[in-house]
Parts: sequence; C-alpha cells; structure tokens
Amino acid sequence: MAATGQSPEQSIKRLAELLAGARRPAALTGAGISAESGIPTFRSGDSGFWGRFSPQDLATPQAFAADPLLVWCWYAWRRAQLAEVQPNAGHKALAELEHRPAGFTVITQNVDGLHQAAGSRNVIEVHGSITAVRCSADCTPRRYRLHERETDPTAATAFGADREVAQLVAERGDEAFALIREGHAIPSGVPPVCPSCGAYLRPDVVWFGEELPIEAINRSYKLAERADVFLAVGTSAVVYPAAGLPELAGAAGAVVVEINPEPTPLSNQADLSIRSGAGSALSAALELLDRGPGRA
Ligand code: BJW
Ligand code: ZN
Repeated sequence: MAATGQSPEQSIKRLAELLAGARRPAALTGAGISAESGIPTFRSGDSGFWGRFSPQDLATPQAFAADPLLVWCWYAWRRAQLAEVQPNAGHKALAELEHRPAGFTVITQNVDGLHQAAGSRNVIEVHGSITAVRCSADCTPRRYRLHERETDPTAATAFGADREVAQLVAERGDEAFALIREGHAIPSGVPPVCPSCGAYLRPDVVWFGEELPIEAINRSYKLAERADVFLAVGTSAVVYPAAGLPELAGAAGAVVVEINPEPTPLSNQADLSIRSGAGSALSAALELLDRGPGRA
C-alpha cells in the first residue's frame, strides 16, 4: 500500500534510507525520466506523442506494412530530435547509483539511449533502441547501428535521410507528415533496404502486438523477482508486460517506490509514491545518501 500523508521531503528521505540499505536495487524507467531532457512522453495529453499522432498509424507492424515510408520518417524525425538533447539529473543520478556497493540495474522502456549517455552500464532495453535498425523480413539477426555511419554504408544512407526528414519537419511542422503520406517531399533512399534481401529496414524497437526481446524481458523478470528495492520512474505503467514488473517485484518482497508527478495504476500498489519530477527526486535522494547515516 502507498504511504500516505508524507511530505515530499519525508518521502525523499525515506527513498534515501531505502537505497542506503538496499542490496539488490533496480529500476524500471519510462518516458517521464527523459521528459526533463525535452523529449515528449507518449501519454501527456496534447503534448505527448499519442496526443499528436495515432499509435495505430506509427507503432504497429501493420502500420509499417501499410506505410513504411511514413513510419520510417517518424522515427527519423525522433532520432534527429534526440541528437539535440542531453541526459538530465534523473539519468545521471541512476548512473551514479551503479557505483555504490550494491550496484544498480536500469530496466528501461525508453529507446532513446539517454541512460547509457549518462554513464549507466547496466541497462536493459525492453522496447529496443531507436538508433538500431534491422531487416523487416527478419532475413538476418544483424542489427545496424546508425551511429556507425562512417563505416557502414547502409547506416550512412539512413543518416542522410534522417537529416532530410528532420529539416522537412522543422520547416513544415506536422504538415510534413501529410506531405510524406501523399507521396511528396520524399527523401531519396528512404526507407533504406536490407543489404542481404532487399526488404525495407525498420527501427529495432518493439511495436504494439510484438514480442519483447526474450533475453531482455527474461532478465528483467529475474531482476524484479530478486530486487529488494524496486523503483518505477516516469512510467504511466499501462503498457504490458513491462508495466507488470513493479507488481512482480512487490509480490516477491521488494519495497516498490514510484516517482511520478501524476498518479498511475501502480500508485495504489506502491509502498511509496513520490509526486515529483524524476530529476529533482532522484538527485535529492542521492545527495542525502551521500551525507551518510544519521545525517539525512
Ligand atoms: C514524469 C515526468 C517527470 C512526466 N518525471 N515522471 C495486458 C492487458 C492489456 C493489454 C496488453 C496486456 N499485455 C499486452 C498487452 C498489449 C500491449 C499493451 O500493453 N497495451 C496497453 C496499452 C493496453 N502490449 C504489447 O503489445 C507489447 N507486446 C506484447 O504484449 O506482446 C505479446 C506477444 C506475445 C506473443 C506474440 C506476439 C506478441 C508491446 C508493447 C510495445 C510498446 N511500444 C511503445 C513504442 C516503442 C517504440 C517507440 O518509442 O516508438 O513503447 S508504445 C510506448 O509506450 C513506448 C513506451 O516504452 C511505452 C510505455 O510508455 P511510458 O514510458 O510509460 O510513457 P508514458 O508517456 O505512457 O508515461 C510517461 C509518464 O511519465 C506519465 O505517467 C507522466 O506523468 C510521467 N512524467 N514528466 C517523472 N519529469
Ligand atoms: Zn533482409
């Protein structure tokens, strides 16, 4: 049950105490942790991605089959947005926790790579990575990393196209997607094709109705079952199976802490709900942790 009646200061002090005593801490993160870096979340009314665009049109295998160009361009635009942003205090605090004796693992639903950019090494990406692409016909397990553009000709094509799409969206706004859908303003070589079989390449992310990478989700289940303190940071906790991880951790004995300015379906089950942005809550808890026992 969620702790009630605690001030934000008391909640953060309690989080610092929990982290100080934790032996197997872990976190599930969602789009909210990257919001303070300037990346829109999915479900925040009109400003979230799903307030502006339909997930059925952009984040399902059926959408890619129906309009690969549109879906490719949407991801190209998001990759270009990402090139402009930096990890924030929340990502940095979780990366810092990895250096404590108990270590720390981040299970992230985010595809943006900002945990790794902040220095986290133990990161499990359960919904894939936006900078990786793969054959949409699954002819090979090979993944192409777009940042390898200098050495990989496929990635170089994709990178050039990303810039063209980003420029188009910067100039025409959401109207750019209408133009693309109608067959106008299509950057050349988009979507790029698989060098082995000629099918389109697709982003290596998990769309609705697709299985999560088996190794990543199995490792996440194990971590949740073994955790003694489990944080759920910046997630609406509605997309399964990832949303089931905090519940699993709690059922297996972990203290579950939610950090989110808004209530979610997890709030009633969490032991502690901190109604605050991830950056301020995590950095304040880390500061208390660094002061040591009794001085928090
Ligand atoms: C802040 C903040 C600040 C703001 N600080 N916080 C059980 C019941 C019902 C349905 C299902 C079920 N099990 C499975 C399903 C179906 C479906 C699903 O869950 N649907 C529900 C939506 C109803 N799940 C799937 O389809 C999954 N696959 C699957 O189950 O496969 C089974 C299968 C088996 C065998 C064969 C085949 C299949 C796949 C789900 C894939 C989700 N993909 C996306 C897109 C990824 C690529 C991309 O980025 O484009 O993943 S959708 C989107 O949602 C993205 C996210 O990772 C995911 C979760 O969103 P997240 O991170 O929680 O973000 P938001 O925006 O929802 O929330 C942000 C939160 O931050 C808010 O609460 C804010 O308040 C908060 N916040 N500022 C802290 N500063
Ligand atoms: Zn192929």
